[in-house]
Amino acid sequence: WMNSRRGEILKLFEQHVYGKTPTNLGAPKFEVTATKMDALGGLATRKFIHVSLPERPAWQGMDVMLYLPNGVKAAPCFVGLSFGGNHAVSVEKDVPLSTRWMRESKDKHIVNHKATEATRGSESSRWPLEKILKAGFAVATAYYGDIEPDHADGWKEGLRAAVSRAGVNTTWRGGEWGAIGAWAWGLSRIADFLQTESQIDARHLAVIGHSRLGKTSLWAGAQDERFGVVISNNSGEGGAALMRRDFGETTAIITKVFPHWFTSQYANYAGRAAACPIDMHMLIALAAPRPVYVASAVEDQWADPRGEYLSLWHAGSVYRLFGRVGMPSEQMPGVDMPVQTDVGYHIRSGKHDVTDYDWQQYVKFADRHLKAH
Ligand code: GTR
Repeated sequence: WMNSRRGEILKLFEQHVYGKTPTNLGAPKFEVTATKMDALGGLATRKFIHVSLPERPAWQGMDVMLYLPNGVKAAPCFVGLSFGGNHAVSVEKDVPLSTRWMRESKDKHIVNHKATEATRGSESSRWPLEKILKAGFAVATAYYGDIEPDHADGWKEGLRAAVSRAGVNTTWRGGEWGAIGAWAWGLSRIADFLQTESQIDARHLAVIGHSRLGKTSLWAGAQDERFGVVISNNSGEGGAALMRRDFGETTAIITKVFPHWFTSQYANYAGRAAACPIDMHMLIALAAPRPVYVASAVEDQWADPRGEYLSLWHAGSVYRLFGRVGMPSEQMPGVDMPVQTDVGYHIRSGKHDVTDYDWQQYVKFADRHLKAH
């Protein structure tokens, strides 16, 4: 598996779904721009790190926010991107407001695609920082829009254009990476920085993401073996959900509405998923034997909970090659009844979101798989 098949499948995902991640972008540069030892009332040390590519100066770079639990010598770390920026993840007033392009929101707190003060903490319910830090974990996060703004033309302003030879027309050429590929690349650069941070146990990183960023964490975890635990929260189509089940969002719908997320080839499977040589259980299997956690929500039928579960179930045959245990049954566990073996799954009551309940399971899973050894 490790010597031949895994590499073949990785290539198939590059070719058919996400595109190939360039490896010639040069070494990233990391500058710690601020450190606060008594963040969150003394619970944590908070750092900001600006990540840039000196050989590719057209990319404006990414600002990582890192919370380290005070009193923990070498902390395992959750790594994930946000939808709203660092100032939306944290409620702390001195976190700089992102000045980058933001998606408009119903609450009208994004004006002309720019964040306003009213968006501070708007994503904090999805990032229960204090609970995670109190459990002894660090958190490293960055805004996905720093890597590439999430709209059809975002590639023109983001990393993909900045690193392309022509600077234009990079997106739709066969084999080239989509936005998910670019975001996943960003997660790996955060992992690069964490290798240099003495308060982090860099052998113990968990990559996490919700929804489109859950697709991203699966792809990052598939490519980058430094992520010792891989977590997909409600990732749905193009993530954990099997393509061959036409339920909820389909390949046809996602490639029409979000063509920029994928490599161009993926759209050729609209309405003909069976023609694609791979399906999403193989994406999960790329992480094996590293533990993967897939989570669904009852009211998130758009993401096809059963399709998400079946991917994890079918990946079990690869875990078995390593003497590991996948899901115990093809039947899904009951609502709010998490199952944790060498992989994890739950279907939570409620809607498409990341909640404290989800994090409770992830912390337990990471405790077991990252802290024990
Ligand atoms: C939906 C999309 C899903 C999921 C979600 C999200 O509109 O259809 O695939 O990614 O967005 O990211 O919130």
